[in-house]
Amino acid sequence: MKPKTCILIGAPVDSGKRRTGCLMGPDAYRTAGIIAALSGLGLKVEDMGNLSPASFTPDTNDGKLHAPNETIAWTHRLIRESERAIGRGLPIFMGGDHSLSLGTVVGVANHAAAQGRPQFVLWLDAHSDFHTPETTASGNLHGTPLAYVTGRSGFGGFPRVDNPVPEENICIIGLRSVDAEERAALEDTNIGYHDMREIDEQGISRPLTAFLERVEQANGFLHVSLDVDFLDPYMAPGVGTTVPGGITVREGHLVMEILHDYGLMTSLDLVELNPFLDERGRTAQLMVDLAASALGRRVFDRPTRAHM
Ligand code: EXY
Ligand code: MN
Ligand code: MN
Ligand code: MN
Repeated sequence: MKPKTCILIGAPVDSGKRRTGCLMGPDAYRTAGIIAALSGLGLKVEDMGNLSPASFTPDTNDGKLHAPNETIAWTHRLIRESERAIGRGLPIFMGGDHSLSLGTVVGVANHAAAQGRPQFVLWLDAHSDFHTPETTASGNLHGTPLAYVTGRSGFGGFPRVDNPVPEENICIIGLRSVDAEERAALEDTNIGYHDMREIDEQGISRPLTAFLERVEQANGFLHVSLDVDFLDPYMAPGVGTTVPGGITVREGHLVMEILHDYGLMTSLDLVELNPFLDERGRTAQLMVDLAASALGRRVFDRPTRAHM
C-alpha cells in the first residue's frame, strides 16, 4: 500500500543526552526542503509544526539519569501524537534525539495492536540503543529506546508499554558501537542484529530483504528509525555520536530504495541531527534525500514489488 499522505511532525527532543543541539533538527529539515522534496513525489504533505512535551509532574526520578522528567514528558506526548498521526497517513517524526523513539514506537505499536496486526521495527544505527536505566553508564536516555519498546524492566516512572514490540520483529542494521551490557542483553534475545562486518562481507540488502519478506508475510506495520550516526561521519558529520566506518551514501539510498520497493514502511523517525555540528546543512540535506528515496524518488522508474 503506497502512502498517500506524509505527516511531518517536528519533535525537537534534546533531553536524551547532555550535548544539546538536536532541538534545531526539525527546522533544519524544513530548511533542507523536506516539504518540497516529498510533495515533488506526488505525495500530500502535512506539516504539523513542532511539538512540545506534555506537562508532567515527576513521581520518580533516578539521580543517575540525565533529564528523565523532560524525557518522560516527551514520551507521553509522542505516544499520543504517533497513535493519532498513523491513523491519518505516514508520520515522519523529525528529531530531535533518539529518545523521541521511546514515544513514537510505543504509539505506533499501540495502533498496530488496535488493528490486530503486528508491529515491526527497522533500527538503522551505529548503536543498539538497548540500555535500560539500570545498565546505562552515561545516563543518556537516547541509548535506551529499543530496550523500553520491547518491554524491558527498569523504566520506572515512564508510561507503561501496553504493546511491547516482539524481539523477533526487530532488525538492527549498522552496528559498530555496542556496550558490553547491551551485547550481553542482545545475545539473549531474538532481535536480528547486523554489524558493519557482516555488511562489509555480505552487503546490506541481504539482511534487509530477509527482514522485509517477514514483515510482508505477517502483514505487519513497519516503523523505520533512522539515526544520523548510521551513516559514516564523513558523509554525515552533523551528529554528536559519530562512529567511524559507517554506511556510505549509496548504501543508505539502497536501503531506502529497497524499503520503497516493498512499500511496507508505515512510519519513520529521522533522529540525532545536530545542526550545530553540521557543515553547511549537508547532513540535513542527506537525511532529506534519504527520506525522499524511501518515499519513491528514483532516477528511472522501475516496477516495484508492491505492484507485483
Ligand atoms: N551506548 C552509549 C550510551 O548508552 O551512552 C552511546 C549511545 C548513543 C545513542 C545514540 C542514539 O544512538
Ligand atoms: Mn540511536
Ligand atoms: Mn546512534
Ligand atoms: Mn507483495
